[in-house]
Amino acid sequence: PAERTLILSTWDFGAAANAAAYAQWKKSGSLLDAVEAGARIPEADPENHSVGHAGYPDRDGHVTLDAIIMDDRGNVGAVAALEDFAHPISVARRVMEKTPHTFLVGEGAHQFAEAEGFDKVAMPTPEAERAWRDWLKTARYKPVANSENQRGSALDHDTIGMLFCAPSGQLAGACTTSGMAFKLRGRVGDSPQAGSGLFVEAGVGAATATGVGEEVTRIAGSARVVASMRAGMTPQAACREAVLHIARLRGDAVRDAQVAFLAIDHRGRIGAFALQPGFTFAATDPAGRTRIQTAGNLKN
Ligand code: SD4
Repeated sequence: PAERTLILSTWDFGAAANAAAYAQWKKSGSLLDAVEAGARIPEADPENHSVGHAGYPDRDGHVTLDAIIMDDRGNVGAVAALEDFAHPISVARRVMEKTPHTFLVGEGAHQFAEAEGFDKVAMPTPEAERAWRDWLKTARYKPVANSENQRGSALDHDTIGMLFCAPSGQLAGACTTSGMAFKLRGRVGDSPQAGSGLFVEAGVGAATATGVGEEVTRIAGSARVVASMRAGMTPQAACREAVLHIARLRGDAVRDAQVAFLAIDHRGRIGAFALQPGFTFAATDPAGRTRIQTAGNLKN
């Protein structure tokens, strides 16, 4: 059989997340369990300043978290602008399993998480608060490409997007982020929006996005990548097409911005493409071996 990928996730920190997802999949056989366990790793990482509790706050000093989980049977749950809770991905899953809804935000999401007994954690962390106070001195807002891989950058913005394709062809995905550092209060990016930050479709494939969320949301990026695969493109061609579309649509506005897509089809073939150089991802095969790879990009 052709070489296939089992788990695909954004950035080099995706390797640790893939390992947790793989271990959980071996244990329970559930793809949702696997992607949830994977996403919880960066959410808990005190060094990660744009996923989970150590994420940088918004402009007003509040850490607000966004997450989504989805499978290929029409199950989806998401939260946005959630404060005080350590694991938004788990709250998103609970929204999916325990409510008739797909998406809870802000205060309502908070109430729900509280009623469900999820763990709270103090945010921002002292380090994130320091970065925010530092940022307040100039209060300039300009996202930097690939800050994900330069820990400590004042404008860190990483997201973990994870895609899982079982050997049977069954699919699931998860995406979790603290969004853009020092964003306007109430800002929600692409990550928790089904079709933008993540999309999964049975018999076709799954896609996720990272980078400047507004640019992804404008084109419903992940849904577009999946639609291209449905129409017969390879995952690589589909990711490239979405990036090209953004570049053409937005021109100068995205000259320095990073946007990247990852995709996997139901046969376990993968694709990755970005506007700028520097987008890395972690791919794990069915034997549990992980490789960090670098995506193609529009600049070279
Ligand atoms: C957002 N897409 O909130 C996220 C941030 C991100 O790498 O992915 N950064 O816009």
